[in-house]
Amino acid sequence: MECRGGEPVRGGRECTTGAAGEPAAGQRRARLLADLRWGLAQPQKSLPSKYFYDTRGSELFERITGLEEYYPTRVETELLRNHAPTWMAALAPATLVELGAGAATKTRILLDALVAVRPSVLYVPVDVAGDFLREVSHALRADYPTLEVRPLVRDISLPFPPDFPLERPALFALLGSTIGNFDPEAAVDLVATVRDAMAPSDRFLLGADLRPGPGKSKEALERAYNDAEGVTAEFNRNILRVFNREAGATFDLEAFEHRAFYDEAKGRIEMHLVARRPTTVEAPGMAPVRIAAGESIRTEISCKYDRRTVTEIFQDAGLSLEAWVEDEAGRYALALAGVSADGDGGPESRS
Ligand code: AVJ
Repeated sequence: MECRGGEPVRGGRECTTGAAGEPAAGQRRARLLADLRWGLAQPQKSLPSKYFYDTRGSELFERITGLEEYYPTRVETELLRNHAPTWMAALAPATLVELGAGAATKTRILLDALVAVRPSVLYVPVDVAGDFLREVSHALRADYPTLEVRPLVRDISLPFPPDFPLERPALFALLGSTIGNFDPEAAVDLVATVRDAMAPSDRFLLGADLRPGPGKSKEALERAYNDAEGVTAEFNRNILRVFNREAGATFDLEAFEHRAFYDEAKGRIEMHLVARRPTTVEAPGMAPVRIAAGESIRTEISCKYDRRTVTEIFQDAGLSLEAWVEDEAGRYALALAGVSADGDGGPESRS
């Protein structure tokens, strides 16, 4: 069972793929419908957050990363600028695999540091947003002529390796606090999947948004998900557009409002779409689903971590923490890990 957004998501894995490794269109539609039916049948209705990222959703997310309130991107960029050159010089990776590649601003910091020590490298961006990924790959090829770019259009939680060899050492990067979309248990599965593809000389680089603390209030954290301009609200509602367009659903976007809050007990931000009034959604092959006024659909979890929880996740996934850096305010951290020497938590010890 695939775990995403903290909830098991119904359905098996995609097997038939198109030219760029994408599931065939009909298959994606079937998957969307299955996820919709399953999510709307749960006591707490939910939709998998990976469906935010069509072209429009990816663009909205890019706008979020530029917002004053949304500090994670800025802080991560700063940390990468400060530490990537040292790490790249020490590791000199021949391959950079980036999971959840996005618009690749942070990628450029990594690539700049990388090509400075090793001009000819393989870059493998992995992301579900196919069109976006192709655009980004095209731009990177133009800007880094010595770089070989092989984009992989797929869910980052699917197993590695890709169907081509990776030159070692490889650096696997999961940045942008993408790990937040996975609850700790699912995060272990994700990291372990990557670990299974890692050679002893490889490293894993993780960017994680941190829990509130002395230099970071719960309010500042919540503001990052409730921006004044309403870009996050638009991003949130975009998931309904995706289901309407790609699965033939009939969500009334006007009937839902954005809500995001920090759940202290769970250590995570939750994003919901709350029905302003009773509304009904229909979709092919699904009995109409009535949503009461005030009822919500959870669209995303964004788990917040700390050094202890990250160390545990690495351990359980068969990795060991080698470096940890965070900003002065303790808002965001980068963690670097290698494969555990004793193999503890490796593929054999997981059930
Ligand atoms: C892409 C999962 C890191 O959780 O902060 C931003 C997505 N959602 N604003 C996050 C997001 C709302 C983002 N991640």
